[in-house]
Amino acid sequence: MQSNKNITGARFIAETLHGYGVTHVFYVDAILRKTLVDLEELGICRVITHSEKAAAYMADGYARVSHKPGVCMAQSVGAANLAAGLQDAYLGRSPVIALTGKKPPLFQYRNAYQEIDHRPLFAPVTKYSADVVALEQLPSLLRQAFREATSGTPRPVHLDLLGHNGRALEAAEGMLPVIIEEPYTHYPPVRPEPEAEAVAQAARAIAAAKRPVIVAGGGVRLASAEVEVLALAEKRSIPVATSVNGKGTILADHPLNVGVVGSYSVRCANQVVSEADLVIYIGSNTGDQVTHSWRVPPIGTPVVQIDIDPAEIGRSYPGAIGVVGDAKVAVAKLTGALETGSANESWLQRTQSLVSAWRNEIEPLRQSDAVPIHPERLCKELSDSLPDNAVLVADTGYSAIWTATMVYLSQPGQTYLRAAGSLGWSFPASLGAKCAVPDRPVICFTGDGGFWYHLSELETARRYNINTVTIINNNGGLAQGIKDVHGVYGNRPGKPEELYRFEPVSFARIAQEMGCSGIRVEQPDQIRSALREALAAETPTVIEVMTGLDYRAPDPWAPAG
Ligand SMILES: Cc1ncc(C[n+]2csc(CCOP(=O)(O)OP(=O)(O)O)c2C)c(N)n1
Repeated sequence: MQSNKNITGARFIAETLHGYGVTHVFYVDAILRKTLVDLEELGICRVITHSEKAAAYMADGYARVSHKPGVCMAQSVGAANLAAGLQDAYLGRSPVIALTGKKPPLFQYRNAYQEIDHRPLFAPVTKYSADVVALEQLPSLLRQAFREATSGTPRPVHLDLLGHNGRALEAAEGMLPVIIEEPYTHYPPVRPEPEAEAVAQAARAIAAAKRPVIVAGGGVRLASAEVEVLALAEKRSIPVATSVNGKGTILADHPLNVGVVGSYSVRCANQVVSEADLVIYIGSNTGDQVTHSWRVPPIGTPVVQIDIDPAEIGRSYPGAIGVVGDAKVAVAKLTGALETGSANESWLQRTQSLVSAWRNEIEPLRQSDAVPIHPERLCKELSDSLPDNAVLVADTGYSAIWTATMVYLSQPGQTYLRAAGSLGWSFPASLGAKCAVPDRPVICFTGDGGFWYHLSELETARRYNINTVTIINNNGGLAQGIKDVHGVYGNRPGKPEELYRFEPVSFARIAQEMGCSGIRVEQPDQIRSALREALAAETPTVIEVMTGLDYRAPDPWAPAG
């Protein structure tokens, strides 16, 4: 699609974003105000947030659920905050396009008000960062931003626009071609095929393995390859573990599902991956979290890696067999290259007995009537109430562990998104996700520590009628670190609780004060009705569930030694 006419930079940016299918921009004033006027005319929602980090997280949540780039913006002094917010998108491989303003060259190197060098801020959190200093650069660089964000491993990109609020570019006029390159309006834009010999080599390794296991990562969701992964697993009866990010690739009660593996994990998944004689990573990095610091599986275990990025092959497990390509295409080819059959009946029995042992052990906690409420019970109630097409957005730390290990996803239409590590990410990210899929129920699961970060965005949710449900696991403090805090104190006198305890606060009342609904739940048997009420509400709703600060999430299992 192309049109070539004399227009302002503002109109050009607005028409390009519109043409690429962008429906929302997330930002803090004062950036691209002229463009925002044109965006309104084109029907694009302009979401003003209360901090740049929240804007970045919203764009990230939007991008992760919609398979389209999310756009966030900040003026010059806000750029550092915006960059901080891109860290999770970078780690979570999410295509966010960040637009910032930068003062013109004459202002540089002479104490420009409100400005530091933006380049070092964006370098580690983007795969592409460019200065746009002339109107004529806008067409090619804006298109390149979409191309870079969506292709290969999707990740954030950044354009630094002339003028601290971008006005210099948006006010100028020129013959600017509005060209929309359809493939880069979404990800993946293309699906590269793996080399036939690589597929054949991986197929031989899988056919020869006696105890294979698949580890499905977030790349499976990025490539929408869930059906293909399941087909591969079922053809050879291969058990499937997932990374936290890959949760949802296989349904909870599928006989091949062994659960989430790594540091935030269920014991049975770590046991299965440790006992495997071949681990097939699909769209998963092999970093410390998914491998529990390379102990699960131990280094030396034969590995197949299916990845879009050749630089990932063998990064942590030397000698890995690499199948480089789009996960959907590569897995389908691999499945086609394999005969139907079971690797080993006794292996399947072994993995299923490990799964049952784990599930039987935790079920009493998932059913517990104890007060304060056990997070395990909260997760069971959430599992049972989760709508078939829900998007569940989890914060980091215990919120990731509780949901990864204790929430059972039973429907293929359910999506699970998790913070790549930034505490506080989930609430703004869930708002961004809801903007992208307004017809789906979006539920955020966060601790109170995580929620405090972006509490102010309740007002944003109310203002734009972004009707999400936010479950706050309210234990009045930062639970994940408690064991370690007491460990470092040892027998020394002092006030360890100062390092993790908060004043009691009612988030339900705060939500109500901000025009949202707020429900406080103190009894386990109230959770279900609270969720029902929240899911039916026509306002953003907070459910604070009063849990206990003494409750510990499962520790990861590791093989002896
Ligand atoms: C930006 C950032 N700062 C600090 C941390 C370290 N951290 C991870 S979980 C956590 C505690 C979270 O507390 P809360 O959200 O209340 O959940 P709880 O552990 O109580 O369930 C902290 C401090 C982090 N992951 N990200």
